[in-house]
Amino acid sequence: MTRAERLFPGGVSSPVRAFRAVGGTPRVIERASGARVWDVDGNELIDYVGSWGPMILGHAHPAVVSAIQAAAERGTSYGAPNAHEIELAELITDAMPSIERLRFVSSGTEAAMSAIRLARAATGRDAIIKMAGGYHGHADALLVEPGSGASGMPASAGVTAGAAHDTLVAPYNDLDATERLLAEHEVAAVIVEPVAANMGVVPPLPGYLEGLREATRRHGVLLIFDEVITGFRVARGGAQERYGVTPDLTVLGKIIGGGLPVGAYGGRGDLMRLVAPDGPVYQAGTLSGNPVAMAAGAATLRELTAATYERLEEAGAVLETGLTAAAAAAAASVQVSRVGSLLTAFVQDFPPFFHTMLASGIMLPPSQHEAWFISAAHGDEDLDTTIRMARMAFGANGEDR
Ligand code: KE4
Repeated sequence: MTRAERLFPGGVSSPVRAFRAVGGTPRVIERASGARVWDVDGNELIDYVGSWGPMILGHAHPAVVSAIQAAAERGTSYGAPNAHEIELAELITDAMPSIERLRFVSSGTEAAMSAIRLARAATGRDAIIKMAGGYHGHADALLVEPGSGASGMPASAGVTAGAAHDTLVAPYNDLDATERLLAEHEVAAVIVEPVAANMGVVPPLPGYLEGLREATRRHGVLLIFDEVITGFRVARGGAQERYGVTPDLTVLGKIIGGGLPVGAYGGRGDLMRLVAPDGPVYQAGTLSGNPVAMAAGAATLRELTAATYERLEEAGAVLETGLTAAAAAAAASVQVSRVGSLLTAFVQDFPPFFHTMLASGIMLPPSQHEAWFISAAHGDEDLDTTIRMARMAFGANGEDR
């Protein structure tokens, strides 16, 4: 890590990887396969970071690797329309009918930023509402009371008052607070993680998403679901399928790229017609629709069958039940929150728990504000080992109090 620290801020390419929330030195990962990663010292770890969501099939899935190889042999980037982007877009629109048309970009940040620009153009209004602790990437207007690695910040340094001026914030799961902001302001859009997963996993209260849909419609405000994490994760059709609430625009990333850099935004055809070159909303990208990334995403989505989702749901339930029982056995106060294969164990003292698990061969996301990502490659034995190690770690956590 010393070479990395000389080269990069915090020695990392993204802040949350730096272990600042848990202390210690991040492991440098050398390779990954299935549910496991290996660090440069040869330690094998059962992985629940999963590249923060994309690796829903597990690492280096053969179908994904061969799709990347085949695509790369035909050239790594054309800067032109290509068959792979069409195929991936058809897989996405087939799974999420609310997305009539879409545009690919290279990250969730770009996708969320572009969706906000489109909503402002479509409504002629400036204000947006986001939820405190919601994370939608690092575009200025969205780095206000963000979650994930920026949790706890009112905004990031460098985000000017002007850039943050039109961003209103409401508590997640508080419909009245959003209703009040909608009544008091001319709002272009509400952007929400339908399942909050950047403050730890926090499911929507019954009726919350439906309430947001009704209130935004009543005020002529667009509803944007940020499904960068939940898209193809909590159901093939994302949270909008799982909860039966249809947004006007959807933001995607992570899984749709199969581990390569991809984001997308899309939704109602009348809105997407405003995007250049058809309309006045400019948005562009050198590597948007990159054929290798598109091929990785399409190969991933093709493997996500009904049986895969049944397995993901079952694995999530086994882990939730096991962790809850382990905490009870250790008389540790732990709250496990789960939606499908997204899970967070809220632990009284997270850093020691994290390090005890890491020393036991379990790589958890290095922050209490993040979700554990279970993949289809996590077998029963992996889950049992995780539960057994957590039982020890909870016990140790208890003794430390
Ligand atoms: P990216 O720009 O990192 O591809 O996507 C931003 C984003 C947008 N929306 C949601 C709901 C997200 O969770 C994210 C990114 N997630 C974080 C982890 N919670 C990525 C990890 C990191 O920042 O290194």
